[in-house]
Amino acid sequence: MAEQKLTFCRICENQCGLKLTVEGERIVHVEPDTEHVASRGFACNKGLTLENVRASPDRVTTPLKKVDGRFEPIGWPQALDEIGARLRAIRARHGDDAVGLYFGNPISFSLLMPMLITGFAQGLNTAKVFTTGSLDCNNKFLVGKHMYGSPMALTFPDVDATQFLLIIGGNPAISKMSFINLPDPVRRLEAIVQRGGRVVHLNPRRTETAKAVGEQVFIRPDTDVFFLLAFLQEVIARDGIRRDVVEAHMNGFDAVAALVAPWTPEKQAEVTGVPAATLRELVTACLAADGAALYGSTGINQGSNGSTAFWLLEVINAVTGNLDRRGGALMGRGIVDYAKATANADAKVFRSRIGNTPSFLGALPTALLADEILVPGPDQVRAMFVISGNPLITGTNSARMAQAFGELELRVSIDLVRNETAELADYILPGTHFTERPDLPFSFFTFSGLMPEPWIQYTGRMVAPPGEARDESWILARLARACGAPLFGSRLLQAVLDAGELARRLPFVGPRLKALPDRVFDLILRVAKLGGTRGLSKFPHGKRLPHNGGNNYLGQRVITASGKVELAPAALLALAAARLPRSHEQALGTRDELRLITRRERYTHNSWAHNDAAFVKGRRHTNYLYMHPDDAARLGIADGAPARVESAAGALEVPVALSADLMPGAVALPHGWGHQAATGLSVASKTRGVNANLLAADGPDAIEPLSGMAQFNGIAVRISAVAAATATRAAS
Ligand SMILES: Nc1nc2c(c(=O)[nH]1)N[C@H]1C(S)=C(S)[C@@H](COP(=O)(O)OP(=O)(O)OC[C@H]3O[C@@H](n4cnc5c(=O)[nH]c(N)nc54)[C@H](O)[C@@H]3O)O[C@H]1N2
Ligand SMILES: Nc1nc2c(c(=O)[nH]1)N[C@H]1C(S)=C(S)[C@@H](COP(=O)(O)OP(=O)(O)OC[C@H]3O[C@@H](n4cnc5c(=O)[nH]c(N)nc54)[C@H](O)[C@@H]3O)O[C@H]1N2
Ligand code: SF4
Ligand SMILES: [Mo]
Repeated sequence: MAEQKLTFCRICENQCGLKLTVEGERIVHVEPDTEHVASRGFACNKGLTLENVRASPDRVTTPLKKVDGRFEPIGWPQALDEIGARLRAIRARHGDDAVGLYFGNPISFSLLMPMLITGFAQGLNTAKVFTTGSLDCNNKFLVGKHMYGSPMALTFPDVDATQFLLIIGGNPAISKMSFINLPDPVRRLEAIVQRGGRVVHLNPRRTETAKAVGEQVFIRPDTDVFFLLAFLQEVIARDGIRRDVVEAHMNGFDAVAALVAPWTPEKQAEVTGVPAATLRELVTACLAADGAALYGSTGINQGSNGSTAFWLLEVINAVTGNLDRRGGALMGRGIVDYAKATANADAKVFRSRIGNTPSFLGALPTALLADEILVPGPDQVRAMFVISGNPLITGTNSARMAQAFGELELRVSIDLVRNETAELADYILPGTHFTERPDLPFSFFTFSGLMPEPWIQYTGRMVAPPGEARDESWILARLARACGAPLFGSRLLQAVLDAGELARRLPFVGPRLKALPDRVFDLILRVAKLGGTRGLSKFPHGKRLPHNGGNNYLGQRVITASGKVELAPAALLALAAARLPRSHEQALGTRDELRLITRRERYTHNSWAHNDAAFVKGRRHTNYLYMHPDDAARLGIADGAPARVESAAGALEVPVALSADLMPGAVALPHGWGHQAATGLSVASKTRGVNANLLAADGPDAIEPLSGMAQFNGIAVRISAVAAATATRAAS
């Protein structure tokens, strides 16, 4: 019999409320939950088609072992025993640091998982942890740490009250935003304009969002830092500083003012392409608005100066009096003070043997992963666990990454499917789709409540996982035992978990025992006085919590040692001094060269939406290199014709799609494609797209120091037409 069940999506930060129709263990219909307290009936194409991924015939439903180049199903006891034995042997022979772990993006939207994976790494006692943080947003955590005293002290624009919003390097209509929980972002941006405010997009590409709402300002790729230096300089020159707020609550104003002093609007215009008059007009609008905010996203994070750019952006919000005020930038506030709890998360810094690069937030840059595996020497990585990720496609320098994974002694992937990283694995362990796990919305906790309209909801498991697929919390606890690496390095905790596992096998009693995640959620909700999971179940559409209206941070919740916001942290000043002169010189010297940027699309989600036949049909069977018609004409490339793209890291061929939405000089290539070798992905392997990250450089010189961020935006490329004969060969 069909049953209606309420849950929330966990593909992106919106965590939209969904109403599922469940028959047996199948989800036969998905629709938006119109009564959800936050998303109110909004959901996107990816959430609504989740069953295509969950019930894909390509789901791995038993542990798989590679025997003579082919995957064979095996039982869990055998998988755990064999992985455990091989891992113990590698650790005994080569030491703890010979074992690495890569932890991907999708599972981090499930509250407990990042903590458990960290606990698993702690048990292994390895420094070789890699995450998508260094591909996505570590620059934001770095700035949080130095300016606000905790990597998880993060601000978000008060979109629903602002009168001026400058979106730098984001595309809410498609990505649905990052570092803010904002279901139906386009409608919320339209409301700004309707109440007489302004939305401005600073972007090398006129995005779908810019076409729907607001004004476009083009900027040359990877030059935002110069725009922001000049923006702050102009704010100071106009005396747009709220001196009272700065004096009462902030340190370091003079130092940051000295840094930006030489950067006039004219000077930035030379490299950014943003006319000085445009910048001045934006400063005027920002200062005049009754609540203004600058918001930056991956467009700047994945540039070569993401930390400096994001720092300046936060300083502008702070010194103009827009931090902690209605309509400005609000400091996240969760149900627990996660920023405070994680203030020392980065206290223990270790260094990679590659370039002596420091760790950040307990992980090394993913752009060093291939080197860590390939470069011989003590502590060389010889075994890898990959959990819910696909570094062969999403990480830097994919050709080298593939070579590196090929050399490992042991590879274990925990995934839903045999993606290209799993294709190389020795063992694949079948994990769960998010609808097969209970959960709480993560952004209320781990990102300290980046929610303009805070809410919380408990969701149970909607359907049982297929076959032998198991909840990742179970897999990690069992793996930890098998590898002799107790979770969180705690023998006591591991013993309790092991005893729980034995108890669950008991007749009658066992099936009644709550699984680990539910026990933890219940505890959290009791401590938070929300009545445990049972109490919260009374709010099936989510429970609304008090609004974060500002005036609750400065002078009240600042957790830096000084109790003030640090506008000019020594580490960030030094980073700027070390990098800006050269970056500026390079930007000046290469103004006429082509720069590659990334582009997200409605029907792709990093590397894992391409296996849905409806998503890759027709013209969407490949990615395209988007290019301004003038650039294409100059290079003699016609619309639809293949082009060869070369960077310092590699080369590829891809069809060109002409688009006047790009500014001349900028070309865009969506990432996540290039699935031809993944025979486990029956649909994606037949698509034509190419892997953009063949062009992204890796190694210690390719990353931003301190944050370890890789560069996907502003990559210098040479582009040429592909001769007809080669083109036919490539297409056949
Ligand atoms: N060129 C370029 N490269 C980029 C980016 C870019 O903009 N440009 N963006 C970067 C960013 S921001 C990110 S976050 C990364 C993402 O990089 P990754 O996290 O490495 O890649 P994904 O494609 O998100 O990983 C998807 C895998 O997780 C599996 N999966 C999904 N849900 C679950 C689950 O619940 N459990 C388990 N066990 N597995 C699951 C899927 O089946 C799939 O195989 O890519 C980065 N790479
Ligand atoms: N459909 C879809 N949605 C997604 C994802 C997906 O792959 N597909 N991925 C999810 C993930 S993991 C993340 S992290 C979020 C990211 O969410 P967003 O950060 O909003 O990501 P994008 O949509 O790629 O927007 C980045 C924008 O930066 C612009 N840009 C590129 N280079 C520069 C530059 O040098 N300067 C400036 N100012 N702009 C630049 C690009 O043109 C692009 O419009 O999206 C999430 N949502
Ligand atoms: S916007 Fe994000 S959370 Fe909402 S349905 Fe789409 S993918 Fe899921
Ligand atoms: Mo991301």
